[in-house]
Amino acid sequence: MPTSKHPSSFDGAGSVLSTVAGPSDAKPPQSLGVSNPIADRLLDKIPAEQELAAARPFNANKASEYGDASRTPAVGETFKPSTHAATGSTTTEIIANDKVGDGNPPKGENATVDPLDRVRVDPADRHLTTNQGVPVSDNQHSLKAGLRGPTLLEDFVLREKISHFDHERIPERVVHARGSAAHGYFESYDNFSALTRAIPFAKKGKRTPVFLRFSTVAGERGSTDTARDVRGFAVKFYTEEGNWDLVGNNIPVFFIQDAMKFPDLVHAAKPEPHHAMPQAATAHDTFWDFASLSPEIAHMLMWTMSDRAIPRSYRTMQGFGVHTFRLINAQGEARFVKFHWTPMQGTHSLVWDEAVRISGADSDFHRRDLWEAIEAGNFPEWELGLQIFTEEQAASFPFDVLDSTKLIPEELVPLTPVGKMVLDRNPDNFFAETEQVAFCTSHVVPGIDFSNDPLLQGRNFSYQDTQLTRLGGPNFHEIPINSPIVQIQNNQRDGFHRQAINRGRVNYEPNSLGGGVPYQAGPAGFTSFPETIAADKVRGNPELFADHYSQARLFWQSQTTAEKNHIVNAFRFELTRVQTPAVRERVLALLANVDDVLVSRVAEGLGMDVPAPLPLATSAPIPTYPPSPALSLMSRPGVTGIKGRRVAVLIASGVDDKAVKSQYGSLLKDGAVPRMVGNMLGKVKALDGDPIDVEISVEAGPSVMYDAVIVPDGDQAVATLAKNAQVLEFLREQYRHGKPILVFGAGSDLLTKAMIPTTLPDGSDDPGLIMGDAANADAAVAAFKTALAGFRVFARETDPPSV
Ligand code: HDE
Repeated sequence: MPTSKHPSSFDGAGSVLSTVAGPSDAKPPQSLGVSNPIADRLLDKIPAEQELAAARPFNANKASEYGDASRTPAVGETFKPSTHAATGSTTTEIIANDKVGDGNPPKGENATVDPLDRVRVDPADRHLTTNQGVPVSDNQHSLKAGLRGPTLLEDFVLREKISHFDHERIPERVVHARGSAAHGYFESYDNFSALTRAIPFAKKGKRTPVFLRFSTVAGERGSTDTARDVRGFAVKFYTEEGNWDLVGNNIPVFFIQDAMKFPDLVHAAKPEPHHAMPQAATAHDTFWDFASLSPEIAHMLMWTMSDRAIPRSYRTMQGFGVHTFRLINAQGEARFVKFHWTPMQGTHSLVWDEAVRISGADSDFHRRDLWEAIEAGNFPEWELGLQIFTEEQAASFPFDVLDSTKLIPEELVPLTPVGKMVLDRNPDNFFAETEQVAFCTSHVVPGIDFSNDPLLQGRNFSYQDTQLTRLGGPNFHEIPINSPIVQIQNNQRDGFHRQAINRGRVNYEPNSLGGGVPYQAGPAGFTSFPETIAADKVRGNPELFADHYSQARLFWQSQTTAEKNHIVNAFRFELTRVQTPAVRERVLALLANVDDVLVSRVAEGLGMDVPAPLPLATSAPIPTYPPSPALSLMSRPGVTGIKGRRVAVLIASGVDDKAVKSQYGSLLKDGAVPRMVGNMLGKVKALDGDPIDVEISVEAGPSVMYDAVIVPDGDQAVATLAKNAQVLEFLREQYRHGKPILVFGAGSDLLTKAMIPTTLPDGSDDPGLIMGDAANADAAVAAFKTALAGFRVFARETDPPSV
C-alpha cells in the first residue's frame, strides 16, 4: 500500500490527471491511486491553483484605471499561492539533473540577467568540442572516403564549423558602425534626490556600472579612426532600476532639427551611391549639396569643420546628451536638463595634416589609444555636469530648447558637476560586447524623461527598431552586454534567440492563476512627466527654429585665432574636393550669413568671389550673443598633465645614453609613454658602450604616432640619423603639427638639416622648441613636460605652411 499524506478518496482523480474539463464544483480528490513525489505535487497543485484563482473574485484595480484616478497608477494586486507548485509550468520541475539544475527555480528569479561571469568562457585545461559538446578528436582533417577521396557529407564536425563561420557577421550599424568601448563606473558626488529620483544620483559616492561606446558616424566598420567626423559618446548605465542609455555625441548640437530629415542627411554624408566613394568623409558633392540647401546645419558645420571633429583621443573629447531632457524628483517636480561630460584629460585635438597621415600609419589610432591607456591602468575620467533650468527660464531664452541645432551657452546656464565616470576595464571580447551592445534613447529610468525635441522623439523609435535587424530579433535585451543588472519580468514571450525559460502557464495580465504576478509597480515604476498639451495636429517647426545662423556666429566668434584658421582650412579642403561649382557657391552663400571674414577667407582658398548671402528663413531679429570662451578647445586643458602622452626618443649608435635613459625614466614616472625610436629595430651602441634597444623604427612608427619628440646629443648618433630622410621628415612633421621638441647638444644639427626654424614666424621664441644641454638638463625636461601637458604651438602655423 503506497504511503501518502493524502487519504485515499479517488473522487475526481481522473480530472486531475487530465488537462481539460472537470466537475463544476467538487472537493479535490485525496489520492491519485499512486503515491510518488510527482503525483503528490499534482494533487497539491490543482486545488492550490483553484484557491489562487478564487482569491481574486474581481479586478479590484479596475475602478482606478479611469479618469483622474488613472493618473496615479495603483500597485498591481497580488496573491500568494499556498504552494509554489501552483504557479509552475509542470509538476516535474522538481526532477533535477546536470542540465535542468536542482529542479527548484528560486522564486522570482530571472537568471538571464546575471553578471557577465555567467557567460564568460575560458578554455583552460579543456579539449575541443562541437557546439553540441561532443569532444572533437581531429581538428585538422575532414572526413573523407580514403586519404585521396572526396569529403563526406556525413562530416558533421566540418559542416558545423564551416557553417558557423559562414554566419559570423551581423549587419553593421547604419551609422556609427566604427566604434570602441570600455567598461567602468559612474560615481555620484552627492545625494541629488532633490533634483531627480534617478538612482545613480541617489547617494554620495554611489557607483553605477557603465559601458561606454565611442564611434565615428559616417565610416564603415573597418574605416579609419581619424576621419573628420562627429564622434558618438554612448553611455549605458546599469542601474538598480534598469538600464539608462545616454546616447550622445562629442558635439553639443546636431545637423538637423527634425527626425524626418535624418535618412536624407545620412544618405548625403555616406559614400555616394553610384561608386561608393568616398569612405568616412563629408568632402564630396552630395553632402555639401544637401548641407547648402539645409541652412539649419550652419551651426553644426562650424563644429564639424573645427578640430572637434579630429580629436587626439577618445579620452580627450567632451560628450553631450545634445537634446534637452527632464529630471523628475520623487515629488514629481520636473526641471529641464542638458548633460555634459568633461574629460579630466582635457580637450585636445589633432591637426588635419596629422589626422590624414595617421589614417595611413595606424587606422586604429583611437581604438589603440583607448585600449592601451586602460591596459596600463591609466583610466580615463570624465566629470558629468548638468545645465539645469526651468520651463520658465527656457521660455526666456532667445532660442528654443527643443531645437537640437542650438546649445545653451555655459555663461547663460553654468554646469553643475554631479559626478565622475571612470573607464577601468577593457572588454573581453569585441564582438560580444562592443559590437552587440545596443543603445536606445528610449532606455530611460525613473527620474529621467524626454523633452519634445522632434529629433529625440524620432530617435526613440529608431534605435529600438534598428536593433531588430542588426541583432536579429526582439530579444536583443537578453544578449549579456545588454541585459540589465536587475530582474526582467514581464509577459513578453518568444521570438528569435529567446533565452529566458519562463515558468508557469500565465503570460498575460491581469491574471489570477499566477497569483497576479508580475504585477504593475504603480508609483514605484517609471512615470512620464504629465505635460499638458493642447494643440493642433500639425507638421512644422516652431518659430525660433528659423534662426539658423546666430549660434554658428557665436561659435566662430568664440574660437581662438588658431582654431579659426583650422576651420577656414577645413572648409577649403572639403569644398576643394567638391566638384560642382554651384554647390561650392551655395556653401559660400551660407557662410556669408555666419561671418564676413570666414566667408572671404574660404572663398579666397577656392578662387571664388563671395556670393550674396542665402536668404534668411525669418524676418525676426536674429539674437546676438557675447563670445563664449567655454566653446574653445583651449578652455579645458585638463588636469592629468602628461599622462598617456606618447614621446619619441630618437636614438642611433653613439647616443648620449645616460641622458636619454634618464629622460625616458622621468617621462615614464609621470605617466607618459616614451619609446626609443631608431632607423631600424635592433640594438644601438651608446656613448658609454652599453647597448640600447630600439623599440620601433621611424618607418613603422612615423612622427604622427607621437605627441612630442626628444632629439638627443651624441655626434655620431646625430650624423647617422641625419642621413635618414625619414628622420628629417619626422622632425619636420613634429614641428608642422605644433608638437614640443626637446633638443640636446649636437641634436640641434638635425633641426638645421630638417630646415626647422628656431623662432616663430613672428620672430619670437618658440615655447615648444626647448634646447637643452648637460648643465640645464633637468630644467629643459621640466619645460618640455609643461609644453607636452599643454596645447600645441599653433603660432608656428602659416598659411600656406612654410615647413
Ligand atoms: Fe543616432 N542612430 N540617430 N544620433 N546615434 C544610431 O542606432 C538616429 C543622433 C548616436 O555606439 C543608430 O544602434 C536618428 C543624434 C550614437 O551603438 C540609429 C537620428 C545623436 C550612436 C540612429 C539620430 C546620435 C547612434 C544606428 C535623428 C547625438 C551609436 C545604430 C533623429 C545626440 C550608438 C544604432 C552605439 C546610432 C538613428 C541622431 C548619436 C539608426 C533617426 C542627435 C552615439 O538608430
